[in-house]
Parts: sequence; C-alpha cells; structure tokens
Amino acid sequence: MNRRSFLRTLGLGTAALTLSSVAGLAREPETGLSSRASAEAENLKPDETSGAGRPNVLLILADDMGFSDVGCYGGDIRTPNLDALAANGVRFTQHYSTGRCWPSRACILTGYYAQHIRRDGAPGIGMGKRPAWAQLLPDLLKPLGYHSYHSGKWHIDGDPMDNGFERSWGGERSGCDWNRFFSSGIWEEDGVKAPGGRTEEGYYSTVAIADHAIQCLKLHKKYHGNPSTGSGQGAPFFSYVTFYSPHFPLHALRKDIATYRDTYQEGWDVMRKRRWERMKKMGIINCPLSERDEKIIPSWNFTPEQLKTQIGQGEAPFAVAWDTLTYQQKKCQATKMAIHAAMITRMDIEIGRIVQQLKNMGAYENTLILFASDNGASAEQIIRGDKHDKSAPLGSAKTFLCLGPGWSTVANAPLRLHKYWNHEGGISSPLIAHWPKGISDKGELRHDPTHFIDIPPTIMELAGGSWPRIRNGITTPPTPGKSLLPAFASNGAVQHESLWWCHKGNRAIRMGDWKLTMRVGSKKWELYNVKADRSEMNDLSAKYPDKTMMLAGRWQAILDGFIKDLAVSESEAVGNGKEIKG
Ligand SMILES: [Ca+2]
Repeated sequence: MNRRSFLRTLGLGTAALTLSSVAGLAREPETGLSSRASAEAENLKPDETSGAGRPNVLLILADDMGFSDVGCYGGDIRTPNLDALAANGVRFTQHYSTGRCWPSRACILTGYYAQHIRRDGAPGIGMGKRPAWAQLLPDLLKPLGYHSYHSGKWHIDGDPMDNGFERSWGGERSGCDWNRFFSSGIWEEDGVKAPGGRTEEGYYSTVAIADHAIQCLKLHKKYHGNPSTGSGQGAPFFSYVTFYSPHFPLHALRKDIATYRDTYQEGWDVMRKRRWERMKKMGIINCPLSERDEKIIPSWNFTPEQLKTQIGQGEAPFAVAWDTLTYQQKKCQATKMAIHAAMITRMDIEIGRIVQQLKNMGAYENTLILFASDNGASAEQIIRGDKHDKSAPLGSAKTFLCLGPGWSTVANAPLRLHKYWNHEGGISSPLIAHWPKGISDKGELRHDPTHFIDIPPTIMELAGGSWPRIRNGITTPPTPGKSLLPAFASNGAVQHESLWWCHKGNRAIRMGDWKLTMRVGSKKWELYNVKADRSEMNDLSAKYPDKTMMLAGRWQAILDGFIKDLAVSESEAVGNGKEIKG
C-alpha cells in the first residue's frame, strides 16, 4: 500500500492533516516547519547509505513562459535571480520543449518522448497508460540515495507520492488549481486535499509553491544531514519545483502589477523588436524577426464577439498591428502584459528565496539548478473557472484574462507561433544550468540543440546511476536523450541524430541545421534551415524536395518505432492514463 492510500485508510482527511506550510498560514514557531511535517518526521529519518557527496538537483519549471521573457534571454521582464544564475552558469540557446504542458513533463521525468509512453497522442498512438518501463525519475534516483520532493503543477499520470516523491504539494490530477492563483481549493499535500478558501490577501500559488519547496529542503537538511559539497555527509536531494506561472489566468499580486504599469504602453510591435535587438547583441539568436502571424490562433479560442461581450472592448483577438488598436484596446492590452510580467517577476523573487535556502543549508555549491519553461507562450484566449468579472481590477481573483496572440509574439520573440504548435515559438525554451562546483564557465552560452528528453540522462549521470535495462520485468527501450554534462563544459559537445515532435496534428523533426515541420490542418511539410532562419520565414521544401522527403521519412520511422515498442509492452502499464488539458 502506498503512503497516500495508507493515509486515506486511516481516515486522515483535511481536518486531521491541516496544511500549515503554505503562504499565509500558521507555522510551527520553533522550526518554521509545518506541524504535520514534524509529526511525520519519523518517515523521513535517514536510511541513506549511498549518494553522499553526489550533487543535489533543483529543477525549476515555468509554465507557458516565452523564450525571450526573462532578462537573461533578452526580455524586458525583471528577473534578477534568474539572471544571477545565468551569469554564474550557462544558458542554452536552442533548448526545446514539446510545445505543451503534459508531454513536456512526461519527457522531463521519464526521458522518453511523450508519444513513446502514451503521454501524448500521435497517428497510430492513443493517449493512454504509461508503460510499466516508463518509471519516473525519483524511482530511479531512490536506489542511488536521493530523496525527491515535488512542489507545484504535476500534469503527469498517477500521483507524485506513488512515483518516488517523498513529499508533494500539488495533486493527483493536474497538480494545481489551474483556474486560480488566489485559492488553494483543489491543491493536495502528499495526496490529501488541502483546505480551500484562501483569500486574495493570504494566498498566492507562486509563493505557496516556493514555501513548500523551502520546507522540504529544511526537512531534508534536518533529517538527512548536510547535503553540501562532497564532504561525505548526508544524502542528496532532487527538488522538482513546477510553478504554474505565467500560465493563464493572468493573476498577479497588485503590488507586482503596479511596477509594470507603464512598461508596455508602446505596444507589442515596439517591444518585440527591442527584444530581438537585445537577443542579437547577447548572441542568443542570429535570425530575422519573424512576422506576426495575424490570423493563426488556437481553434478553441473564444470568438471575437465572445471576447468583446465577456471581457470587454479592450480585448484583442488577433495579433494585429499595434497601431490599428483602439485607445481602449491599447490600455487593456498594456495592462495584460504588465500582469504577465508581474507573474514572472514574482516567480523570480520566489526562486531567489529557494536559492537562499540552498545557501542557508550549505547546498548552494553542489546543487545543479536547472530552469526552463514547459512550452512557449500561449495565444489561447478562453474563460473558465470563476469566469470574468468586468468590474474587478484586471489581474485580480475575479478576473480571467489570457495573454493572447499579440503579446505571445513578444514573449516568443523573435520566433514564430505559440504554445501548441511545433514551430520554434511553441517549442523553444530557455534553459539555465547553474552548478558552482561543476560548471566553471560563467555566463556563457551553449548552442547545442537540446530537448527535455535530455534532462533525465543528465540527472542520472550526475547521480552516478546507469539507465536500467530491465524495469518492472520488461526490457526497456533505449531512451533518446543525451546527458548534458559534456555541454556544461564546452560548446558543441552534445549532438543528437534527430529531435522529434508531434502534438495534436502539429509535427516536426530536426536533424542538424535542418528542420521539417507541419502545422495542424495543413498537409504540407515546411523545410527550414534553422541555423540561418530560426524564425522560420523561408520555406525551402520546394527547393530541396529530396531533403524534405528524407526528413519526412525519418519522422515516420521514429513514430513507427514507438508503435512497435508499445505493441510489445501493451499489457503492462502504470498510471491512470487520463488526458488533462492545460
Ligand atoms: Ca504549459
């Protein structure tokens, strides 16, 4: 029986297991830890016999944050803590996500492409149960002496506590309340529902996620010794911190929004051009600025009429030229981007608190910190949750706004399209790697094309483990990722034969400098040389039909390999396999 089931068997509901470690709630005075955490400390007492001196890993994920949002990637959003990590570590300029929340998280914690393990669909593969051989990283790290903690959005099948995490602040299903930042209504701590009813003043999920991560680190320090710098003392940890910020709804603390009140009034055309120019100077990109795709929006967006009726005259359904907007639209849109920026700056502040905790516990030097975004910024415009109160201040709990296609072209600048598509704007993510003891190059860039499938091999190598050939009695298919450790030392050290994408009819493959991609609804492959044209403005498929055919064939061959592996292991599965939109 797993721990969550055990707690439920005992009848320990929320009344008995009152969460007290999140923002705005009472804490145990002497230790700063929750009373529940202390009561359960026995469960965390050391059993470590290995792993001592191995690096810790802090993996931080943003949600729907664009490639160029943070300052150290050319953004206009204040992120001093992330910038400091970048200045003391390395930044990857061609790191890729899957373009969507749940497949990215599947890659990050299993090392497989999401379609290979049924955590996303593809032609011939339905979304379903994860095969038994696709265990999550914490289960692989446990025998190596690691203790794993999860704080934030989940969005993988199964429960964190059933997949090797010893603590979790999130939940079995989505792992967060994805309609509300100001309520902990459906959150779960260690698989048990947290009390709801937090007020706007007392609760903000970005703060609560950081609070939980810090509490876990304090507990780790207390019960597993000093996880510092190879002194031979204590066990290492894997802290998986998954913010929901800056995913919609645009909810931010009023004081944070105020600091961006005037920042975006010049509009998205000016701001994206400035980002592009900064990024060129920083050496992050060398491509032209993409055109705005004025007509391409997600098919499930509210209609312009619905947006006008339910949000107001200030909403803008398409990424049209800024100058064509009305005064009312400009005012509303500038506020929307101010909220988006405030959400990211708040996340940065909270990351700073977690980093400070690492310093406080002597773990800063020997912790690999990775920071990325699960997909590009989103052009979605929908309303759900508690709906949108037109009389409430924008960004407050009673409002439901989305960033929308206009500002998403800034967040993803200079790249094309948005979350969901497999063009570069949808799948490009920042990746900051910071590890004082292990990365000597400070502030440098890495241009190796990398992907979330590389994260588990990186962590496994760091932990001194090798990938198990047999898992749950089944010979495991090879994982496609590469350890990034060589890339920490030098440019060009990590090379993939190919990188592969497929999501809801969008698809792509990259081999070397060439990328083939197709948009949902289109039957035409587009071919780009991303070395010169990462903004995907010059389709070369007609000019190079043989290359197009070769890449298309390779894309299909990779998919065929997934289908074959799944057929072999079809009867073996874990997880609940339910699809969750997000
Ligand atoms: Ca996302």
